Amino acid sequence: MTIAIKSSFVDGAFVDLDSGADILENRNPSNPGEVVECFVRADQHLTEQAISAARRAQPAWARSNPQHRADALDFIGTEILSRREELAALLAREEGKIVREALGEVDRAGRSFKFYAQEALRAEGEKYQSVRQDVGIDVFTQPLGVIGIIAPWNFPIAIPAWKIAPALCYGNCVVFKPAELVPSSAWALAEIISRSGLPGGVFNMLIGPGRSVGDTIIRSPEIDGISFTGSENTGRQIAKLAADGMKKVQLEMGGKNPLIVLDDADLEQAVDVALNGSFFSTGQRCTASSRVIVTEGIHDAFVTRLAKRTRALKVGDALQDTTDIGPVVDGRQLEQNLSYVASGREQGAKLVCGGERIENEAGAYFFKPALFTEVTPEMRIYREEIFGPVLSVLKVRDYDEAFAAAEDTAFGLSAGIVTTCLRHAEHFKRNSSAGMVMVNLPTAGVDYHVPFGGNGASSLGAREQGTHARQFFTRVKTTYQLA
Ligand code: UN1
Repeated sequence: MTIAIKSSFVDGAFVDLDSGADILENRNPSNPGEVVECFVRADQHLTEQAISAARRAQPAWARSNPQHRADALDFIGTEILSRREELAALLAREEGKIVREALGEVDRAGRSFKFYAQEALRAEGEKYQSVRQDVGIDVFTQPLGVIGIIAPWNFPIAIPAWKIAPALCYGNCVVFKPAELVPSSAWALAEIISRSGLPGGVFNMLIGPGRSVGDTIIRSPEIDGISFTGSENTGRQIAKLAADGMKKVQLEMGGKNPLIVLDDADLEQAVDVALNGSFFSTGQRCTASSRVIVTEGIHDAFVTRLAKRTRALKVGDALQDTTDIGPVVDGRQLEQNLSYVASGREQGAKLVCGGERIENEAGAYFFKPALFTEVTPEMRIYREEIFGPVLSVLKVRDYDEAFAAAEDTAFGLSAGIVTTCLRHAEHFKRNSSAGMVMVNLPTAGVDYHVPFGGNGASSLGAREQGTHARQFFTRVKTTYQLA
């Protein structure tokens, strides 16, 4: 079977394939021998062309009719939703997310576009009376300009969607770089966008490595803002370079999200919430709960029940209906999970179940979800983001101790509590330092129409999603006029 080679989208067209170019093979983590699709890698030169095209298109797009933007965004959302099965299967093949979850992700992507289709028509502004006689003041927003969007591999279509849709909605041009592990969903999205009626140059997509494509975007003086989701290290580098270049940034980085389980919790609910938040999507969510902080009265019953349910999870091919947990995304991430499991054992935690690779002929990156107890707060498995299905349980005396433990982290993305006590739930919602707090719900799994983001080392810049996204994607203009 010959495999089609696909390419980047620049200045309104997919780039011609020249022979001898650097080829990226997109492989299926459930079956690494299977090449999903091949792509020609973009380089620095092509990235510069895409940025220039976006720059040229920007002034007219900033002034474009909001109905034009609304129609384009609605077209994109409608097509994503109408092709949900096909796009979810593609996503599952390239990333390893199970089809059920992939369908949810595709729906979220489609609905984000539809949300911003409506939002494009909600031009807003404020009027003030001046402190000077006969002077009127208008305050309104204008597009930020050309936005560099750098997306991670763990949500191959939803994260690009929730960055690209508001960028276009508010009149910005886009230079989008998907993660090299998941180019197929990005390409499918770009192909839909290419038929949505946007002028050439408004949207560009570059499939290629961070060190050339990403670096060129980050350093370019023609880029006005960068919206990035990925690792804390890369986020810090972007923040430094953006400061030099006076660029606006929106960074979504790591998490080490706590889930508190109190004695008064409904046991089955607590186990459901922990299982979902920690292990679903193979634990590869920055919102995953990787620390469960459990008060001593419920601790043993909770651990026993959670271990039983964890052992029963079926790890396997992402495309099979019976699978609960798909593969780890690649060999490097699998090694990282295994090394954290080794570290947990060396530092004295008790591995109750899982934590090992499931050997198989295809070489799939199947990894059994790991549950650690007898964890102490200094352990690396408790402090560092693992980005895999590895859960640490910390035993504490009461709510006050649980709250202090939850707060003991440099991160602050999401946090959860399972309790039937209104007072503790309310206290936690108000006082947690996390950007998102969940009561009797998993720390992961968010809506598409409300702010998303965290504090501390997790996030920098204005929130993503919903109407709050406007704060990043626009700049404020204040005008004064003498009557
Ligand atoms: C979710 O939990 O539904 O990279 C979304 C991530 C986040 C998205 C999580 N930015 O995992």
